[in-house]
Amino acid sequence: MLGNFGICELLGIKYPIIQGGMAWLGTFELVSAVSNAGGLGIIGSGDAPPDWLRRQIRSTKENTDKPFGVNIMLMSPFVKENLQIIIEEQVKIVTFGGGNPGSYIPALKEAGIKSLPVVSSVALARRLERLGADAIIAEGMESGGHIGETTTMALVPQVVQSVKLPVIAAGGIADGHGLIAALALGAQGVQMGTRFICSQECIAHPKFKEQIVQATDRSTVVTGESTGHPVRCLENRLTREFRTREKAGASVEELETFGRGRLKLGIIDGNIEEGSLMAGQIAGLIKDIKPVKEIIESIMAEAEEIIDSLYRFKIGD
Ligand code: TUI
Repeated sequence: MLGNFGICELLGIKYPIIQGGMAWLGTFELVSAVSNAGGLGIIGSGDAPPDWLRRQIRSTKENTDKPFGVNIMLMSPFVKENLQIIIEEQVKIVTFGGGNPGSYIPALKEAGIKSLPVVSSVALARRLERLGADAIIAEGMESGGHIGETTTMALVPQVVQSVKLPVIAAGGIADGHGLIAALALGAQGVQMGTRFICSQECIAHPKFKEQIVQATDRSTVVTGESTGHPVRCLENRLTREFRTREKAGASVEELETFGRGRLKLGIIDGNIEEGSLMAGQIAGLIKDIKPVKEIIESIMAEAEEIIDSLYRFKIGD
């Protein structure tokens, strides 16, 4: 049996698998399924208002007695109000994405809440360690959604070398091979988003799930590099049009207006050509839609087999 993951003790979970805090998709259905299966479910608050977040937290509590967290997306207009809800509802774990959460960490610490920032650089990981973060999620540019510039393979060991905190690897991970690779790079666990979209419990539109199942290694593209907010999505009519406008020198305002509302349109409403289908490069590895419990248990079983098989590389045993 695999065991002794430090991160599991820190977070009160059985397996070192965290669900990415995906806007629109990190709802109580997925979150409670991940937590009930021994991982850490994360409510994706995105730019949702406080009353939505409070309802999601309460519904999650009704569906699991295991630990879960909330992701705060730092570009949201409701960051402060949503952090207040988290404190009031006594959520124990917060992950942060899309910015520098340094100024919010002390108040959460005061309230006994653990802060896990998602970073795409060593510099930000170091700064957030000094400001009191409890673990670092190092996210490579293989990820879906808003990304940095460094790959998981290069970022994770450099973050591990630079901080004393436990590190969780994210970006490009969807199976037992990815988990073992992350551990070999010095991480103590993984965060996965795209794999969990293709679960039965995730409320994503069936057409979006099917697009991931049909994806290959080259199905995603990055748009928004000219706006300073690079975003990885499955390629479709929207990404092609966005790129054409970027190449033609469209202003940041024009591109932001053009992109508004597209995420829900794609992933919830199922408009797979006009909507934004945020997904990671590992989409091409995902071939089925199955229950969260099966996803997590098959990853752990595969990881265990891989560890055993790696012994064949040792000489003299
Ligand atoms: O946050 C994410 N992924 C996201 S957020 C998101 S919502 C969105 N919707 C439409 C357009 C754009 C975004 C979709 N996907 N991942 C965590 C993450 N954070 N990755 C990278 C970062 C990051 C980037 C820049 C963290 C900090 C940062 O700069 C901090 C600084 O130094 O100011």
